[in-house]
Amino acid sequence: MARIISGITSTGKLTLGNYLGAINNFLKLQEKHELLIFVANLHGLTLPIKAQALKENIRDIAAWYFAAGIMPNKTHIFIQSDVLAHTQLGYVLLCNSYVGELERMTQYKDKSQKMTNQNKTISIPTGILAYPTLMAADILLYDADFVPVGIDQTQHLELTKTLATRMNNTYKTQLFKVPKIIVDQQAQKIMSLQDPTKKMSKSDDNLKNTIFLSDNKQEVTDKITKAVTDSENIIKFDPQRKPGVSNLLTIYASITNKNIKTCEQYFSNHNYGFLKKEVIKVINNLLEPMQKKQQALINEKLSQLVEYLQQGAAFANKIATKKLNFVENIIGINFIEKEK
Ligand code: AQP
Repeated sequence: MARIISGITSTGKLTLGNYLGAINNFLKLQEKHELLIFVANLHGLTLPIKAQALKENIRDIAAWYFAAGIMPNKTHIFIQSDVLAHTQLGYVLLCNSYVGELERMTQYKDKSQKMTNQNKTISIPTGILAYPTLMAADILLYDADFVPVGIDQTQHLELTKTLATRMNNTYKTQLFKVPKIIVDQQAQKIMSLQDPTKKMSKSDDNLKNTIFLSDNKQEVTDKITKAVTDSENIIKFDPQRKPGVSNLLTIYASITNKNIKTCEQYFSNHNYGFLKKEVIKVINNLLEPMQKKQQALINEKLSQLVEYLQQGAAFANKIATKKLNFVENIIGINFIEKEK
């Protein structure tokens, strides 16, 4: 059975983008693969965050995974920092990367541009530069066959493949399996509601840009009703010329599991008001049952949630520790070989 690893960063509350770009894919994959899914809490430290907010984000993301339908008897869910090998291998990979290749990452460029302080000096946390090397460790520790990601993460995945190949060549040993990338072509990228040329992101300061999985019916209605479209009133999928309308069509198609062409036809004789009403309906139908389950896990079944996560971490630790020992032996970090 092919092994798959993926995670979501605890930088904020989960968005519809995280669900449609990542979690929805996990649900399909768990049926036929060995799936390891983690809450990327170490990546959650890359931008300044209050301790209480970070704690809540970690707990909430873990609960969303299960509430969305990821099954603890099929899939191994864990918290990244519960498996120490991630940071250890992350450092090894950092030492095998180049500053130039990390600086070329689009996500680094975007995030660092926003780091201008009030006095116009720039303080860019090193963590956002090093992020892709820790992400590479997250993947390479498990000899994953596939890594399912949203299209926005493909550049980081390419770097993971580069680092794996580089280290395999440097040490003339198959240290790491070079993973394949799976991008859900249908889900693509879910865009910001007010600026549909930008990705919908959980750390976006403008709350109107984002549908959170925790949004209630009224919040969903308000945000979708005010989502930016254009003045043509023609429902057509054309991300270049009509990014707002195309984004609404993508959301509708992803949730209903239909292809974009079918949705275009369905909406062809309707106006934007109708499109928005339909989008609101499918989002609320998706979120309501999930929210009930997520709240029940947090408020009534927290000890069960913790137990699932401990089981997931125990499973992940076995694989990760073995891999780390193997890598450390080959690169010469221990003068007495560690157990294989
Ligand atoms: N808007 C999106 N559309 C499609 N997929 C998305 N993902 C995130 N946003 C969208 C996918 O969700 C997974 C987990 O992402 P992450 O939280 O680890 O990192 P991210 O891509 O940086 O997500 P955010 O929400 O944009 O977080 P912040 O604001 O912290 O940067 C990935 O598979 C990602 O592709």
